[in-house]
Amino acid sequence: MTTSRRKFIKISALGLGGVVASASALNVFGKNSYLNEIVAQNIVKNLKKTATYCEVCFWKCAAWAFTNENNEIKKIIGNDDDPHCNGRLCPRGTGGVGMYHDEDRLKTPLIRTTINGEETYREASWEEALDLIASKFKNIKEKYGAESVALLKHGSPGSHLEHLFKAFGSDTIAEPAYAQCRGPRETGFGLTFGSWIGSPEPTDIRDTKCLVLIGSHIGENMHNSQVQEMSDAIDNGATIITVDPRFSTAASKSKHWLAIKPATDIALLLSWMHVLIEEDLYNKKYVDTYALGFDELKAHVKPFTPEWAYGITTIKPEEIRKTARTMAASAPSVIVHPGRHVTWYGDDSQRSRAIAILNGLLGSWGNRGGFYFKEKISIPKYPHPKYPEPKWGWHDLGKQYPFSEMGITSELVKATIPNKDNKHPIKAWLIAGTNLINTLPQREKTIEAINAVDFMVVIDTMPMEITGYADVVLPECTYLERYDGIRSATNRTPSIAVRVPAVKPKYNSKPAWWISKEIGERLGLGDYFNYNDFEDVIEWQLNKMGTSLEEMKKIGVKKFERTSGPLFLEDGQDYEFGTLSGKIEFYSHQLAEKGFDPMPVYTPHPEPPQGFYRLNYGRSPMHTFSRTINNPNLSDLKDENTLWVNPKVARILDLKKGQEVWLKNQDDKLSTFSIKVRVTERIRWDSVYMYHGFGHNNKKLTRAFGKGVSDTELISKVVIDPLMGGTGLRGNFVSILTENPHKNIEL
Ligand SMILES: Nc1nc2c(c(=O)[nH]1)N[C@H]1C(S)=C(S)[C@@H](COP(=O)(O)OP(=O)(O)OC[C@H]3O[C@@H](n4cnc5c(=O)[nH]c(N)nc54)[C@H](O)[C@@H]3O)O[C@H]1N2
Ligand SMILES: Nc1nc2c(c(=O)[nH]1)N[C@H]1C(S)=C(S)[C@@H](COP(=O)(O)OP(=O)(O)OC[C@H]3O[C@@H](n4cnc5c(=O)[nH]c(N)nc54)[C@H](O)[C@@H]3O)O[C@H]1N2
Ligand code: SF4
Ligand SMILES: [Mo]
Repeated sequence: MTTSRRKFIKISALGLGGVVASASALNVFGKNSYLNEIVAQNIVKNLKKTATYCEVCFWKCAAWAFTNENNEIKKIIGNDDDPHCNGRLCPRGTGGVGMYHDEDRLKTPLIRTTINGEETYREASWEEALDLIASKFKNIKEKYGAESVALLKHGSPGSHLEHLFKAFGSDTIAEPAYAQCRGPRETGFGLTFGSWIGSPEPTDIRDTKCLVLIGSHIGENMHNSQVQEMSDAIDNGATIITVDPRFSTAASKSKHWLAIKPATDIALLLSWMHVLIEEDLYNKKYVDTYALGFDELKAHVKPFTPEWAYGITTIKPEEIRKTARTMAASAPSVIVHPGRHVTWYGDDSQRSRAIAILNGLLGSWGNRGGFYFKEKISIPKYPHPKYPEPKWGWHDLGKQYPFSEMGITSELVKATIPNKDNKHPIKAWLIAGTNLINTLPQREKTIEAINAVDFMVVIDTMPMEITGYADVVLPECTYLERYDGIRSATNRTPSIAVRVPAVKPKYNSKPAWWISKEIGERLGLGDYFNYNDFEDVIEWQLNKMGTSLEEMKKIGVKKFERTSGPLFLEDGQDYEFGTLSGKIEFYSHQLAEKGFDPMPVYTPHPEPPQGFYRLNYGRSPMHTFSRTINNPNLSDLKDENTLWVNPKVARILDLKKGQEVWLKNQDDKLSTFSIKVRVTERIRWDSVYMYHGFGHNNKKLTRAFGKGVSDTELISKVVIDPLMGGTGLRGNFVSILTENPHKNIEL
């Protein structure tokens, strides 16, 4: 590893003050997540309402922010007309106002400096910080080309910075929401149906008769409208089948909980296909009309009997048969859900292919109660000069993964670590809205890359871990204090939503659109930012779409007619899928040509050695990743994670409920902090489970610091998906320590 020239700055910046106390809006209304409408209506009656959409997670529910006469935000409530939320925010969205109130927020630009031999930050003016960024970017561009400046991003700020980067001449862009999240499912479904799943998923859950969840825990993952639809579907008698080594909330609502042995899902999927085909239960008419490669598939799955799968998955053959028959009886109103965070074991695109093919056999794609044909409205592009053509970009960095379709964060990290054979070295990073330290696996590599860059800027709202490594930190104001791009997402019917500032930016924070424009102008790219205010851009776009900002401020959400045709296939309709053949590809020639398995196969994955347990992790219903742990409202609801341990394991290791333990993984990586034991039958004996996002180690996060354990710091091993470069994260094993391994070490 290179010597650490960029020391992580944990201490407070010099001269930072101005702590502001805030009332917690959640406490005003009680800790009720979906709020009591009557109370809400009465309290908000005399308040001003501003249209916005939530930024606490990517679902981006449209909402109203209510402010009183003193310009204090009192409440955020979902917009009734919004298909993402139907008027109801999830607990995180309701608590979103805590992001605005959080007194630990970044307050002013910071520049790294050394005082008395100690690295720290000093406060800077925007002028100075932006000048410094522009001059560094210019120098690096002259020396190495604009392409060597990389953008790592997530969420709304990303699109503003992406525009800046493209204008500057860099397409070296990536986000962890691809190679650490949903990338493999887009590849798997893309190869099979010729269509990405995208977000929100086009699942017709409300009309389904059978919903199959494979390691997707809707209910804990708060995909707002999906949670609502799932609840309706259950009321309407739909069968839920959950495949999860953990008894999740979804499992508790399921008729069938298949407590699968981790890492064996492909075996189950193949065996389900075997049953559907051997028992003649698949949707013959649909398959004959739309699919290609059925005969190959039939021959391929012939050996994969439920008895074969039982030996691998530990799921009893009769359970496999029964659940396959239930799916078939519900078809085509059945959804084998594609999941979302699918970077598990490195063969994830192939597992997603298996899920896609299973849906194909059932005929669910394009049928009511299955998957609908999504539609979204495209937002007119605000005029600007053509972007220059970069000489290289994310595409070249991910070249060895032929089915990657977005930048691969881990490849950007690799290209940043000095290596004489690297044809495309990265020299600077701009990071906006992603806490890479808690998000990317193999933290040592991330830090090695950070140490190697010549210059690093972080734009964030909070002093997250990643900010401690930056040369310049820029405070973005929260979503409640800014305009942002018009939200247009796929849905049954297209809709748009606007985000208008409910209050002025607190402290000395600024929106990302402004930051991008200011940097752009300093780089001589003013023509790309030909407006005074982002409001002008939105107004121009809305006018082109036949509405106006004035109208949108009143309604928040506008729905449009569908223009792409019906939601579902007509009976026997001629339909061309987006694949090369125009058919649903059970057998993929594209995969075969590139030397990959044309149909999914099961390969065993390593198992925990003696004394180790598989590290399983997932979503905390009250939090979004690491971003909300310090939020005063949400930390109030849940401030630390626990380690789920099976009673059998607790007995062997003599662990008691609430006992503090530390974790050590297969590569001797230790957890920084301790975690309390939760003894529960809800997790298999071969695994332990924790919520992702906790274990913050930046002391500036006063509520989150030291609370619980970070799963990320124990994920030192990844298995890369050879199709698209995703990093499989679930092959790490931990042992449980009852003694503090850090004794005498100050953290
Ligand atoms: N170990 C482990 N790693 C994972 C996962 C896991 O479950 N376990 N999940 C993976 C998945 S599915 C994903 S999608 C990724 C997500 O990874 P990230 O996108 O990195 O997720 P967050 O923790 O939400 O980080 C968001 C950052 O944005 C900041 N932020 C919040 N709002 C704003 C804003 O309005 N403006 C700006 N500028 N910044 C803002 C937050 O303070 C935080 O620093 O992580 C992946 N990595
Ligand atoms: N509240 C909340 N909701 C969120 C988020 C959040 O941070 N908080 N993040 C959002 C984002 S970006 C994403 S990508 C989604 C992710 O949501 P999901 O796609 O649902 O993904 P995870 O949270 O990773 O799912 C974890 C589940 O997979 C199970 N599992 C682990 N190993 C295996 C295995 O080998 N086989 C099977 N079948 N199951 C296994 C775990 O036990 C756990 O129940 O959630 C979104 N929604
Ligand atoms: S699901 Fe919850 S956190 Fe996500 S956008 Fe909607 S209200 Fe906000
Ligand atoms: Mo994700």
